[in-house]
Amino acid sequence: MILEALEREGVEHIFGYPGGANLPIYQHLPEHPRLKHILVRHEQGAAHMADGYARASGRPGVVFATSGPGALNLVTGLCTAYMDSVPMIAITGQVPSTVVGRDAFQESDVIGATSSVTKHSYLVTNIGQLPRVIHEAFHIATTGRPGPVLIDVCRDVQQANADQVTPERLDIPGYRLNGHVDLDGARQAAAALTSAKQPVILSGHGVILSHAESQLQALAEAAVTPVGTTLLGIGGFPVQHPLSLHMTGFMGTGYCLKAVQNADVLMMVGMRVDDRVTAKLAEFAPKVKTFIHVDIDGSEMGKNVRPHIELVADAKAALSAILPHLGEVDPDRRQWLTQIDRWREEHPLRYKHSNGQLQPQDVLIDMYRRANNEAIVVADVGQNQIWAALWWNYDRPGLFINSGGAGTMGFALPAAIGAKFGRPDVPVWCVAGEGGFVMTAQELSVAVEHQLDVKIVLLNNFSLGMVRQFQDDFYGGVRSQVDLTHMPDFVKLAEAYGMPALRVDRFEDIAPSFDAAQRTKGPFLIDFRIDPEANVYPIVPLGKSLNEFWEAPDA
Ligand SMILES: Cc1ncc(C[n+]2csc(CCOP(=O)(O)OP(=O)(O)O)c2C)c(N)n1
Repeated sequence: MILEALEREGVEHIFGYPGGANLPIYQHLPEHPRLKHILVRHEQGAAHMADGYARASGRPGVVFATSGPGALNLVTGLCTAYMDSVPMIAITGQVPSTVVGRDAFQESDVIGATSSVTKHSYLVTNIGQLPRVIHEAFHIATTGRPGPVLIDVCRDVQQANADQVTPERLDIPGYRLNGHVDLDGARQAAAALTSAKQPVILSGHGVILSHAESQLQALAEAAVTPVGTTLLGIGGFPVQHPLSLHMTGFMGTGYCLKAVQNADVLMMVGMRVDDRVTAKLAEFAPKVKTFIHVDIDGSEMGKNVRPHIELVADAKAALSAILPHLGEVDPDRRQWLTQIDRWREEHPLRYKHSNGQLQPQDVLIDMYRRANNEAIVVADVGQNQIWAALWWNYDRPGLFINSGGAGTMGFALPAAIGAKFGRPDVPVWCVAGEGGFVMTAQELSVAVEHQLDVKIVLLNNFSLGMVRQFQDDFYGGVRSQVDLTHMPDFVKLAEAYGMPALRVDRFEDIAPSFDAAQRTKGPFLIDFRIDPEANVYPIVPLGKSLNEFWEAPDA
């Protein structure tokens, strides 16, 4: 029933790992050749693969794991997907219903352990529940604000016999989708944007999830309003558009932060407005008279910033509803754009490249030139993530994948593998620091086994770079437990897994190494030994307001 239900839902790939409590499912898996099962090397890898698959393909990712340690190994991956609103179905085996609560072998309270990192979860103790539960789970995971749903299935249920019943009409009390937009709110938002002197739009992951990028661009142009994106919103608005402010937040561009801090109307679309976006909340956007918040999840309204105009709706529907009500914008708007241009000139993105060391930005600029807004780039967490976010002019959504909300080190390699399964037609690049990379490096086997064309760009700075930078800048310069000089030889490590690899420590070798990677079919790793002192700029010191960002020292 489980496997047939997955087929009915259109599932093609399952990322999983067998064990005592889900063996009945695995016994029948070979009878379903349409379901391609990817055997991971650690369940965390399965969760991140399903996550990368979902983000790249737009279809929910599916994970299998056994009870106890197997299911608990999914927790970080579920949390990563939950924080970033990624649709995922995790089907875990549970001990037989007759021994639940009796400390059976490999029993753990998986529902309890995962309830705060799933959108919903089910414990299935009776086979009669199965078809309905699976059908509901896909509905809940993929609608409204998407997220992971866990189905914990007792082993005796997996072994029971029952007639397959086609799921009845969905009837989920308490789960109602909001398909409409409050027209009054839309009119008020349009009026506020029209009459504003210094408006700004911030756009988040919700814009990408609802495919609202053309509506956003149309609205920004009609309202003559500049747009910044969150880290997860990158690609929702073209970076080279004259109204683009690039990325906002505590590592955003200086000109975006200046615009936010001087705005009189701020419209925030499809985003949570979390602390990474606001920095010091009490001093966030202090001149704003009208906050407008558009989000599909009503519980986001006022969670961090209380909006004057709330639109609880899908971003595309809300932006489409606002657009026709925009009037002639205030003539002073030109002055606002001129001021922003001045900030653009005063606070450009820049980096130091005169010390003879390999700079991460030089590596990424070459990689991105090759990716050319066609390839998917999956970044890990740390300095590598922010460099990868800032140093490319993304012109469309869906090409930059990273763990924004949870900031999960070890995400990139398995997520890149999942992304490649989801979009086999598109080149996939994986950017990671060496610290995060070794957290899930065992999944190199999966890339090699399936000869996946994933190119791994290791930005190796011999330390937990982002933490080292924080310690240098905000914790009295005490470098404590960040040294990673004792690490494997990454070229040998890749080769041990059967993957070709190169090491690069000079600028001149960047292009030839990428040429070699691109000439090679299948996976390839390049260990770029970068400047260990390279830092991320701009950055807002911890506890400070967005105004107080630090910039790169002179080049
Ligand atoms: C699982 C996990 N543990 C700890 C952290 C805290 N953390 C954030 S960035 C970072 C350093 C990352 O180092 P590395 O992977 O080498 O990347 P770099 O910053 O050097 O690019 C750490 C430890 C985290 N985000 N995730």
